[in-house]
Amino acid sequence: MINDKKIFLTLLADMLLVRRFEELVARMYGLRKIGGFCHLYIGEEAVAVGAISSLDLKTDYVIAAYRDHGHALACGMDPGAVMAELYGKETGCSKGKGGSMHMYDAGKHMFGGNGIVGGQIPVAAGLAFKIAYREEKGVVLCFFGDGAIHQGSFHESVNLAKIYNLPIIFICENNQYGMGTDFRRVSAIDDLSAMGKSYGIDGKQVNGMDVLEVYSEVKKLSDEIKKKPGPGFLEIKTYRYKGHSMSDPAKYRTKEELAEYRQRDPIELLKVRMIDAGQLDEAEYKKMDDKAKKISQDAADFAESSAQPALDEIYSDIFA
Ligand SMILES: Cc1ncc(C[n+]2csc(CCOP(=O)(O)OP(=O)(O)O)c2C)c(N)n1
Ligand SMILES: [Mg+2]
Repeated sequence: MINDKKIFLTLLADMLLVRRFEELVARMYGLRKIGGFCHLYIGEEAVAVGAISSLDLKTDYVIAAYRDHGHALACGMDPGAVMAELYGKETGCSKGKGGSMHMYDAGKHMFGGNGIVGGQIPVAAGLAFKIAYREEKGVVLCFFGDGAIHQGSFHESVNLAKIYNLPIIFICENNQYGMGTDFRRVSAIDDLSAMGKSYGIDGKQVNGMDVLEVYSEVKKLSDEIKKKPGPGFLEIKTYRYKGHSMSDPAKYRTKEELAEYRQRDPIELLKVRMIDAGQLDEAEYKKMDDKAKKISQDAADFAESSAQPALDEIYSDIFA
């Protein structure tokens, strides 16, 4: 496991930003500043932040599903452009036409934001094929959910990744639910890390509430893949505190279950660990928290003051 205060502080600041940003998103959704589908990542921050912080985004790539605000921010996307996208404004990263599910920034190597369950997995294999074909150094992190793992697109992509030895890490973010369905009800096996086995890919389970474990495991695997290209597989166990989307009251789970996960909150865990090690005090933590709140509020102010996309832009950047 890593033991580097500088990295710890970055991980804590990045998780705090995702948390405070999304709390503000939830409030702005309530005020109808944001509309349409919106899936919050609150509780799952350690997965995107831990995994993506361990990469070198000059050469590596990220691709995610629709629960993508955390991945976008962890890739260093401008919070203003992310919030403006949520508001449907022309200054948004997808010019206000994509919304919550389509955070995208090719310059930051963040390839979405994809609304079709499992749709991003073959695209990720294509990105990894590009890296291999051009003999580049990078690795692709492909995030998808416990619901997506049973899609044909997953199975076809892992098979291709193995036969071409593509530099890709398949990351199943197992937050225990696909919409309102417990993953155990729709999966023939409970240990999803075994899902790559029949394609010759060993997998590992990682505690997704512990950002240091996520960081270390992804870093180890990506370093290995950069030396010897080939696919890797991680099942990162996590939990979403909120409903599937803004319209879901999450009645399919118990209060006790939610409370149990909140006890293992990823931000609290790292904070306490750092305080115990004398690497942080409450005042410093509050300063970091205030900064995350300010960045989020500035992003909302930017979105608010931005213009709606012009009507004559309606057909531009649309694939037809
Ligand atoms: C191909 C397809 N089928 C169904 C849906 C509807 N749908 C949206 S989210 C979702 C659940 C996916 O769950 P999971 O992959 O575990 O991701 P999570 O929402 O938990 O992050 C479903 C079935 C969709 N968007 N695309
Ligand atoms: Mg899920």
